[in-house]
Amino acid sequence: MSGKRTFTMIKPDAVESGNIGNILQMISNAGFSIKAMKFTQLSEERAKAFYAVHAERPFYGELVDYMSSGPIVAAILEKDNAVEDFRTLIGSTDPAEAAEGTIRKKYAESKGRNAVHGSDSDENAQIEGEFHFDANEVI
Ligand code: IDP
Ligand code: MG
Repeated sequence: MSGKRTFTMIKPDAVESGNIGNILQMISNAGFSIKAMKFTQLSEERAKAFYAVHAERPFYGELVDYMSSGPIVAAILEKDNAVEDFRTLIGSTDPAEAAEGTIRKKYAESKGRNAVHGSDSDENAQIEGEFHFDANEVI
């Protein structure tokens, strides 16, 4: 049974390009409601920890530098089938391969600077939400 919550970040490139509002509008239009949200910035250490699963990948250093380079918006979202439906809304990792009308197709700059994060499983949605929010910050 799939869960009702997922975790997202609007990444530094999309914040810098002024697209927080546009992306939140797309998220809302797709039927997600916001259960927690904050404007924040990851330290290098926090970015390393968040993406520890990718530590052996060749792009890890670049990813950590980018994700700690500027402010982000972190949020917990709710909808039926949240994880899968949100991955559909954001599109493929590489915007060149992302479907028309997806957030990454519209707003991502590149495979690395790709505008948004979306959890890939219910288990990771829980872990990632807890990484960014204390229980009393979640509705
Ligand atoms: P996802 O965000 O679509 O789940 P993952 O494979 O989990 O993609 O990769 C995590 C993040 O690492 C991506 O969103 C992107 O920012 C970055 N990334 C992935 N592949 C590359 C790459 O080949 N070059 C640079 N950055 C990458
Ligand atoms: Mg991923």
